[in-house]
Amino acid sequence: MSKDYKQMWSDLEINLDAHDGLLGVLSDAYTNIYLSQKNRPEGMKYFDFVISEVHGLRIEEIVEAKKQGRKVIGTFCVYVPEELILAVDGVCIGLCAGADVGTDEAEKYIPRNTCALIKAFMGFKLAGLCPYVQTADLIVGETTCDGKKKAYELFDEMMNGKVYVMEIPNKKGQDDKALWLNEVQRFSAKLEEISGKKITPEKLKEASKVVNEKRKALQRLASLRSADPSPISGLDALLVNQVAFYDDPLRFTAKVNELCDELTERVKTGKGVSAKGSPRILISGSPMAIPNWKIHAIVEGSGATIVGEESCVGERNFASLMDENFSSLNEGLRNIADRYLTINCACFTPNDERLTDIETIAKRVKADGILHYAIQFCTPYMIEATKVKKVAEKIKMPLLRIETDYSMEDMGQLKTRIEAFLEMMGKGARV
Ligand code: BJ8
Repeated sequence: MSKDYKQMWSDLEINLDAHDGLLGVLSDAYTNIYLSQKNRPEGMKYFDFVISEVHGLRIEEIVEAKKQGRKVIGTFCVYVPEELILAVDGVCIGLCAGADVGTDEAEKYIPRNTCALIKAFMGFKLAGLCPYVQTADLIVGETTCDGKKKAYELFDEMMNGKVYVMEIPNKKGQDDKALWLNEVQRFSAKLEEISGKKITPEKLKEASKVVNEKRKALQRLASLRSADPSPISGLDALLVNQVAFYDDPLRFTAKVNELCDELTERVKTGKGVSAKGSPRILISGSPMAIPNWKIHAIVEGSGATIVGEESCVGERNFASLMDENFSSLNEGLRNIADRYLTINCACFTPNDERLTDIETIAKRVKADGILHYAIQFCTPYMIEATKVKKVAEKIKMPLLRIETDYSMEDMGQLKTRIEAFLEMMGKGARV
């Protein structure tokens, strides 16, 4: 880190000793997994820097924004409309935690057989290790899976009443759309209340443009990965998608576009991170919140390249844009509601659009195989994997189903299964 942030962390009531340990582990993991990669694009230096300052400079910026009266809104799901948060000049932070942290503490409140993502967001809070949570003025939960919606009740107590829950319908019929539009309106009123600022059509347009530009940059990155060889590793692309949730959106978009300019040149000259014809894998399933790099590290360490993520830390976050053509606030809110309902999360029933998405993405990125990833005990994705298998059979693509948590205990077993899967595909190895 560029300087000593101890005072800032202490003001945020971070457990300093445990936090030092966490940063040490994170830094070692990053060095081993990321910095050891060969042939990385120069443009990844910015993202390396962001990670090195993940609890430093960015938190300092957020603390500064708070001093200027801006509100910090933490979210756990890509269904929470970022446009509305920006329209009240708020700072939007994706809080989903991807590390095995505070698990013992969390298990005092929730059953052991709860998904790792829920355990982690509670664990980070209970262990006093997340400065993002500590800066939040409001934490927005949602009624997606059962585990999350019940955990938010407990989390609200830990956060002294700062948790606000949006109701996300489980279906996408006309009544559900009306319910969701009402929720979007209710959320915009809540944001106006806590920020003391009015959402005007102009403000909403400005915010929509910012978020759409971010999505377009991520779409550009995704499409460049269709090249053979891919100009960027799956690990690096995953990192960019993870950083999308907490970096300043304007700066982030500019940096992703810079990276994409470099990748475009690489594609023109046929420069990639692997040999042409190396196995190409599409990941599909539960989100991989930072610093969950486990599957990507194993797959790419075994000679394949990950060329796409049908995931909320991936395609589901940026695939559709919001229609910026509206002339009244009501129309703008309707466009937001419509745009967000295009996200095909397994919490919906039925969710056949996700199956179509998987088929489309697999073809677009020229995948040789699909790895379906479900966080252990994530029932919606674990069960929906059966339908994904049928899609894979239909398009004659090999599929490997993996269910795992954040621990490193099953690394050896996963490596063996993934290597066997790649071998079965009978493709060459990475340079
Ligand atoms: S839109 S995927 S970000 S809910 S992994 S907590 S589903 S048991 S995260 Fe998600 Fe929104 Fe859906 Fe996307 Fe539950 Fe599964 Fe855990 Fe999950």
